Amino acid sequence: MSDIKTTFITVEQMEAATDALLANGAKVGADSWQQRVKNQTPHCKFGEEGICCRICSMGPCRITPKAPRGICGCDADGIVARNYLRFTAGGAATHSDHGRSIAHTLYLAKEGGDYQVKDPEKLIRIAKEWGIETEGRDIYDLAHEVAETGLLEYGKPFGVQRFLKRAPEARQKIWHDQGIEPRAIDREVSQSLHMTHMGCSSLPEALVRQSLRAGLSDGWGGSMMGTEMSDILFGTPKPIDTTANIGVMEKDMVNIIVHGHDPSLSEMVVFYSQDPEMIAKAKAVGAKGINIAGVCCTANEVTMRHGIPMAGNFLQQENVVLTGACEAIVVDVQCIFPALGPLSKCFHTKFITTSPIAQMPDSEYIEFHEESAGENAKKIVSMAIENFKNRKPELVNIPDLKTNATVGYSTEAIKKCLDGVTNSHLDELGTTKPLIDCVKAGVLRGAVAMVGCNNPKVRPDTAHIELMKKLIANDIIVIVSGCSAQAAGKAGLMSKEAKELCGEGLKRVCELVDIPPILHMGSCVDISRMMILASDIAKDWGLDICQVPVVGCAPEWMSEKAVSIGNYVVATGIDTFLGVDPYTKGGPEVVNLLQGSIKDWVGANYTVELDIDKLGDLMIERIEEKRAALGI
Ligand code: MSK
Repeated sequence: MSDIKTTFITVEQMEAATDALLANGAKVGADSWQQRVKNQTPHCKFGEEGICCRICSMGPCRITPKAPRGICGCDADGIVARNYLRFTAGGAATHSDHGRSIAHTLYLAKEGGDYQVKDPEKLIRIAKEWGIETEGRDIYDLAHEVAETGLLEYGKPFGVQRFLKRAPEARQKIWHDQGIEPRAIDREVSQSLHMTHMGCSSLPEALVRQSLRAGLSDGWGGSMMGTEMSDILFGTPKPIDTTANIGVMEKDMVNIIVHGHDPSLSEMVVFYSQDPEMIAKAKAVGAKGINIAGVCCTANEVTMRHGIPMAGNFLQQENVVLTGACEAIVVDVQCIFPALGPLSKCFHTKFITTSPIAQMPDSEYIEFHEESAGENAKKIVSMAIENFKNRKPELVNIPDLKTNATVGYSTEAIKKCLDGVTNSHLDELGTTKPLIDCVKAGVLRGAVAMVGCNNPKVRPDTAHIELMKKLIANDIIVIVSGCSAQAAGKAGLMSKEAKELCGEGLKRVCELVDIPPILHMGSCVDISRMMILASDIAKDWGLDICQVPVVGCAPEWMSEKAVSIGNYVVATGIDTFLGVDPYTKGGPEVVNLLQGSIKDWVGANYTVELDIDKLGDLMIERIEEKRAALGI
């Protein structure tokens, strides 16, 4: 690996690197998202405001002052709210199906198999939590029962999600009293589609309420399942050092990029890329070895468990191919640009799709099955090695940008770090009490959970990076996941040196606990970790979550999953700040609900502010309001 270029990397440096890569692409006629944004601008005003309805075939109907109702008579608010619920359902289905697939993998785990139980303590803890007998059980027998019980959460005919009991009692009561406790995960998604079918709900309040419920079925159901079962299978993350940014690609090695979300595939690809037989094969074709790096949430999954470098986030997925040094980009599900097919054809890169859920033109499809995972992964790694000889040296251009990062702060790891300092060991799982003491004393003002994607509507990564800098300078600790985490990593903000950018209080905490001020909590399903952390803080403090000085923020979000996340974060009692509008502007009543009166239901709501600096001020203001309400 080349030396670390600098401690911190600016957005301008990253943009200059991207320009150089686009110039590389221009030599071979490559298309780019930057160009496609130009082709697609200006966007459709009806779509942007959420007032286009194509749920039945009488339309499409678009709301204007002259035509204030669709053909069925639905008004703007009804249309906006239905679209909003459908957006949420798409996200909840996607995250939760990921969780389901991990549960299936756990069901197939066996002694000596491709998938094994790496965190038996967590398995036993969840089994006990769910009332499953653990005494004297074979660990795989137990794993299968836990997996099956988890899978039944998707379609059980009665009752609510099991994980809800992890929340403070006051929060559980709010969910119950508001009628938003999520039942079976599939039922919430299905009911959302039913409610939005032509001739069903058009009452904004009912549709927004179901949006919260469907979101909760994701955050406290499917996503939490994905996180917990991934930890059981692949290990609960612990702090580990890694590197980030496009300079993690290696000129003299076979570069394999893993991209997507499901660690069942990437874990296997990582494993076989470290296999001596494969490394020998790579050397035989003239490479120095095999370099694996990640993009999007797969990067988060493999970095937090193995320290695999993070090449980039959502809007950098094309950049890895544009380096001309990518032998294979291997994808599973979600956030994958179909553009990677034609782009890869301009270079020597193999674009390998693996999931029946994400099939794309111009890709090589190697269907991945848990039962034959090792074999599939070996085939993929071998294909990448074989492809090294097809590289065109004149097209190889790897920008010299690379930072250090410390990643892998699961809830368990955060508590352990804190306990290590105070030596309190009050609880075998650790406690959040030292953190609470810092907040009460004002050493830390509060916390922000920063999550979500990139979106070309925002100068890529700028909102994430500028907000993080502003928050840590104001003694607000930041926990991050998804592409927000990679923005931090690429800029150097997840390095321990970033304490130099903090206010005095946070700097002292970072020094004492030996942590970076921006804590990496994982991928987008791992926002469930943040929900557990917030719950544990509230319980240790004797409060409900909505009273704790913590807010959520998705300044560059773009996907349906992000809307589902926003709904479960707000419904959990955490005010959420967005830097991109969720297509609701055309429905004033919906805006009033989401940005106003849902606070009366769940103690939190949304703020949408496109001016990023103002968004930061508003978050700090909200944290200070919460402190004042607590008298601290
Ligand atoms: S990958 S959902 S762009 S965070 Fe999870 Fe990144 Fe957003 Fe996809």
